[in-house]
Amino acid sequence: MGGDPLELPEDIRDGFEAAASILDEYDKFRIYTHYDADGISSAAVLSRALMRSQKGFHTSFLSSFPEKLSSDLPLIFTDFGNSHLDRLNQLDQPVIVLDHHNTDIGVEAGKEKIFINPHDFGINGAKEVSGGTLSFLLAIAFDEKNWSQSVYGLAGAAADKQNIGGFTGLNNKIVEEAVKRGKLEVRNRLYLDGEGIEDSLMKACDPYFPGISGRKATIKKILKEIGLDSSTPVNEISSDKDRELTSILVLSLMENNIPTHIVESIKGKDFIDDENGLSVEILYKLLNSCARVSKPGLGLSLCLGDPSAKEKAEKLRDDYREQMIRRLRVIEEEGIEQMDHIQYFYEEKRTRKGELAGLGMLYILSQEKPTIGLTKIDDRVDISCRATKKLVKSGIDLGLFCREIARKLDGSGGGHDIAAGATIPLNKDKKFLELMDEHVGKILG
Ligand SMILES: [Mn+2]
Repeated sequence: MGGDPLELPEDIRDGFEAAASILDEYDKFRIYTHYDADGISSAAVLSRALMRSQKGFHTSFLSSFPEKLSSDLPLIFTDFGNSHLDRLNQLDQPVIVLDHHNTDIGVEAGKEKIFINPHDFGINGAKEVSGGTLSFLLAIAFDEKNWSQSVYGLAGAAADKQNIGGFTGLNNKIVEEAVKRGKLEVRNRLYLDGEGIEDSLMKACDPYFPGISGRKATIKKILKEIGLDSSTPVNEISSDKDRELTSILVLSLMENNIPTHIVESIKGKDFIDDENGLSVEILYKLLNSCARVSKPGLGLSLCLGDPSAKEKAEKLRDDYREQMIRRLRVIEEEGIEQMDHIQYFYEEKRTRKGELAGLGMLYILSQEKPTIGLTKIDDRVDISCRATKKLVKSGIDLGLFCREIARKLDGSGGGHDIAAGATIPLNKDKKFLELMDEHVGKILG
């Protein structure tokens, strides 16, 4: 395999070689993968690799470990499985597990059992390699021709937020080698996409530009001033005009006191597959759109080259962006409720409030207070909390606060320091907000 340029630790390379010989030896496989975008990306890479070699496979997308496993085919688990190695080790058939989640396993793999967890080899699975890129490493160990699948693997890594500030570690080595082999082309671009620049700005919700996103008249005016035709594709904007447009967009964020590292993240490298024009940025957002509405199969079909699947995924992405833009504009124009140390809003749709709180926190709202989104559902209130890196640095730990407060209110909660959530009984939402305000206040003073 192209192992050397990737500088893989020898023992993990042995693992991929052993897994590749299982792919060689058998003709049909059962793939179980996580139902999120990285899981789709993992399945895409392996499906494409197996199809090229005329091998059969059957794929299932799962949110939790299956109750019943296929009884005879070799099993491949991607982007999950690490918590169940004991059970998998006892099966008769070959099992390959490619999972980057850090689970302390300590299971010695038995005959024809290959468990590849990057953390076991000193590789940071949270930042440097994902289910998609692990699957890609297996694909190239199986057949070097699979270097052409790199865009699919890297889309998974990007979906797992491993491209924030640029790919690092193993992901980055894959990028560099794929570029060297002529499989990917690097382009520096604004992270916008749509039919043309006007459409892209109309739908720009991540990044979101205060005062600009979703406002047709303003966008037309800006484009006219710069002398840009509204239908110009984003990647065909000349570098002069790109610079002018970028500075206007940057200004809209600076005026809202958005921190520099966020402002800088509106533009960056994208990696384009020369064969089909798909890019890592565009592909991972399409896969996220499919996963968001529980249609991972659609994402897989799109990766397998089905043009109608691509159109459907684009439609899902655009519908979602329109919804988000509508809500973000309201948040921007009307503001949200303020307490001394937190800010909050109520949202009707449960699945959107976390993302709204996240995008609001990033691009619109006061950076000095954590943002809380609440949704009432039946007999409970679902809550999402988002902070900034700076708030976390000053000692805010939303995961801990959510756990403690929810427990006090007969609910449950937890998560990360910067993003967390809770579910509490109905009518305890005001109390939750008071306690959260108090917790945050104790830290920020
Ligand atoms: Mn993953």
